[in-house]
Amino acid sequence: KLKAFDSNFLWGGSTSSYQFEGAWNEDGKGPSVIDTRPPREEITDYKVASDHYHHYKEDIALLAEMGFKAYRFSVAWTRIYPQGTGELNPKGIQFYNHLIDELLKYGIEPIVTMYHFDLPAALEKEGGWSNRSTINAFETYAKTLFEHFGDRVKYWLTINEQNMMILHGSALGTLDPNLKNPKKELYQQNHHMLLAQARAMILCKEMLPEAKVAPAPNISCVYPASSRPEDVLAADNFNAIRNWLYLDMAVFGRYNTLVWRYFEEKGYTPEIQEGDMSILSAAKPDFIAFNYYSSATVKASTQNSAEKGGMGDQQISVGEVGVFAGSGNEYLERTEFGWGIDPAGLRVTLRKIYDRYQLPLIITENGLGAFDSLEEGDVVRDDYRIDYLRKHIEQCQLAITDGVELFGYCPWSAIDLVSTHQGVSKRYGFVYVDRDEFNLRQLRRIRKNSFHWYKNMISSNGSA
Ligand code: BGP
Repeated sequence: KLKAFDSNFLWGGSTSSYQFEGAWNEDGKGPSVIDTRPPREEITDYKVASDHYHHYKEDIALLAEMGFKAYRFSVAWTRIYPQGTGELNPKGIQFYNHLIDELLKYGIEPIVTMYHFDLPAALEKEGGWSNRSTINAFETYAKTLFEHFGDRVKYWLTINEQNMMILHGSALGTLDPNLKNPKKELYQQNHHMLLAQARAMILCKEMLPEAKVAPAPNISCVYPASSRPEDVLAADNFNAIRNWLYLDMAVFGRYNTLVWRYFEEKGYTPEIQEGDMSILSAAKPDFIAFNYYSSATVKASTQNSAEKGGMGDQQISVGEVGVFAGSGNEYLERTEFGWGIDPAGLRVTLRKIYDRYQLPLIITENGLGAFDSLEEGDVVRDDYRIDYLRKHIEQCQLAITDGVELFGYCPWSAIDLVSTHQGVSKRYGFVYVDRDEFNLRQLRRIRKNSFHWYKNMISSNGSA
């Protein structure tokens, strides 16, 4: 017999500031690395995005109409501190005050990500995460967020998908193109981000004893391509490098053993200063937030560099000679963008994370990117999205029945926004944003079929 979703289950949806807000240089906002890098081919820039900055009331009313219990969004660091540190921008504080108040007006719980890929450009100029002073800048920024919004925000997420920034930074546009020895430097940056996260978590506990704070990596389950022992070992390696490194540090305050060995073998060992490990082990999250889109399948690496490039992870080629190689998975259907669809993999992931860390879980992203078409009469028949989400919600319920403490589901994205890998044509929302060039000023919001479906799903608490 299936266990029901808790009556307080946080049904919601997710967005991130730079992909959604637009108003990239308005009201004192400083540039982030997303604004200063030349847009990658075929991807529009994020200057206007969905112009949520000017549409937030209308947008939140739409979320309320769907019955959202929670809304996960990110604060643009450069709206608060245009230069990353130093002078505070009161207009930035004001915008998020309004946004939070608007959510609370409808009884929607804000879930706030502090940093979602948009590092202040001014900090990158000084070395970004390679420079330890960015840790201080992040701590000051976190303190400011707690001070100004902590009276109303209970759920805090530190860094979105730190693991994807480290592993796939060039696809995301977060990778600093000036790194000389990228892998080695990235793991040094990673160490600093882990410290920044730890300091923010410690501060959160001190300043807001009632609040709850969590990391927000992208976790997917890793399958071996076969039962060949070498493939299983490769899957273990990738699992550690992709997933456990980040959560083991956040929860246990230590480097994962397999990852440490990998660092040593490859020469990626980060420099750890005195006192770092005690900060890392002092910080404790209250729950774990994670994003899940698909599973990853890997096989043993045969020391042949040509094999690198097998699709293994969200349509991104993965592999490292001698460690693991990406592999396809013939059992999975694929989205129009080639991402494997694996609802059961979400149940596997939920069970694994819960079993390993014994903390309450929330899914902060999950969803289907597709080319939606706007038909006459303002209709968007996104039944494929409904199908994807329904299957994943079913697996959540199975995981809850297995004993997993899952307290919320916030799919990506609440409303259409600009995709990180594929620009505006790849849509995820329950609400269509009309970016027809004649409508660019208007950016009309149109309810998709999935909007009505999700509304029912929420009002029936997951049994629609
Ligand atoms: C995650 C990010 C999001 C989002 C999503 C979908 O990695 O946290 O910012 O964009 O993936 O990816 P994409 O837009 O590339 O399809």
